[in-house]
Amino acid sequence: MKTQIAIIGAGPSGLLLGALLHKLGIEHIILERQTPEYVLGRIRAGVLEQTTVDLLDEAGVSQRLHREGLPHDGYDLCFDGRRHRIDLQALTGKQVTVYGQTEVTHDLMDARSAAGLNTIYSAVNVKPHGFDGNQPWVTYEHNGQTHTIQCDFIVGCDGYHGPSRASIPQEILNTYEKVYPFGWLGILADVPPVHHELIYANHDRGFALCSMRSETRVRYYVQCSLDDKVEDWSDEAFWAEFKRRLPEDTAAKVITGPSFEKSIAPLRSFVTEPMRFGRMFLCGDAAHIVPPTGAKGLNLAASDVGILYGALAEYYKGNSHGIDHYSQRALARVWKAERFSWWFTSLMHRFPETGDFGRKMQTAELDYLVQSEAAMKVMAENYVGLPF
Ligand code: RFL
Ligand code: PHB
Repeated sequence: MKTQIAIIGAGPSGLLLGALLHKLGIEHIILERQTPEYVLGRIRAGVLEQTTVDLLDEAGVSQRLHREGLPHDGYDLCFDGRRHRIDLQALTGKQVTVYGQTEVTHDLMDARSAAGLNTIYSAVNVKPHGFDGNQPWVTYEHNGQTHTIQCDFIVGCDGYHGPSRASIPQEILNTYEKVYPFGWLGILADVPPVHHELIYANHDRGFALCSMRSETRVRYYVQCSLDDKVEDWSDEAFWAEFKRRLPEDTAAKVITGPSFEKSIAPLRSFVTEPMRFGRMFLCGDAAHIVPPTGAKGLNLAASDVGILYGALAEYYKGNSHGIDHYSQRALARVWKAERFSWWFTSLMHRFPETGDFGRKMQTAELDYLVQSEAAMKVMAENYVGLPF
């Protein structure tokens, strides 16, 4: 088989890149290890920056998003039993859209099927080769047979554990990592949200987040220990802990109900440099991970794709400036989002090792933040997403 771009991974970055390349008339194939049902079953991000929505518009897959997505003009920060609104609209003139990663993926998959585009699901042993030369290729097994795809470029959209980054010789990779000493326990439940905007809560017992997927479905989180097992958290235990971490009047308004999804995610900051190796590019979680505080993971994946697809469009018109600068441009944005996610995580979570002094520093910073227009503006600018 032959194509222009071989994409490894059908998560949001691979599917979005495919949709945008299709608009440009650039041929591509996507190889995915899992089934479509498995990909859709992963519950992840929930907040889209305007630049992500713009890319979904450009890809022609945003009709449902505009119908069902919830535009949010702000969010609340809670600490010391108090709640303060960060008014994104007033501070930046921008908003964010609450629309789940599952829905984005669903819309991209539907558009792909409708356009008859080639996605090979349940592909086994996918491997990129020859990307240090001029004619790279990808091998994979499907239904017991080995196949080869020859291509101009390979794009690794295969997440943190995928084969793309793993096939790059270790000596040319620079990686930077921070692992946090806690996780997030998240639930989905079909009950109305406690508030029409998100609430990020800093509490002595640990962080809590009130998010949502719609006006009738909540996504709530509590900071938990890395030793916790999801089976040991009953719904009752979750609701009790969640409410304890909110101010009393907010907790009193929480409507509880049975959860239908419950999972624990570890928190990590991670960056690989560079994001291009010869004729292979890395996009999204294959190159970087952020802790979820601030909802940057999916949005960073989208901005990588936005930069790369523009560069590939230029390349096929005879100009390789864009692909030569892809890594540098993408990393400039990645590091700023890494910084914001690390800062917001550090500000909101309980770090047992920093003790009472650490708690006092967090409260002082939050107190300063909500009284300073300049500080709130810095936070809001980063939350709505930096330009690229
Ligand atoms: P993905 O979504 O991980 O997709 C990678 C795809 O590659 C496939 N793959 C392979 N395909 C072929 N051969 C192989 N050998 C392969 N190995 C892997 C995988 O099956 C998969 O389909 O990466 P992508 O597309 O870069 O998208 C990134 C986002 O998914 C990610 O940044 C966010 O979901 C991160 N994230 C969150 N981001 C937010 O903005 N807000 C959140 O609330 C949020 N919650 C989360 C998250 C990530 C989580 N992970 C990674 C465990 C919660 C969790 C639990
Ligand atoms: C979510 O809805 O899953 C979500 C929202 C905001 C975050 C992280 C996760 O900062």
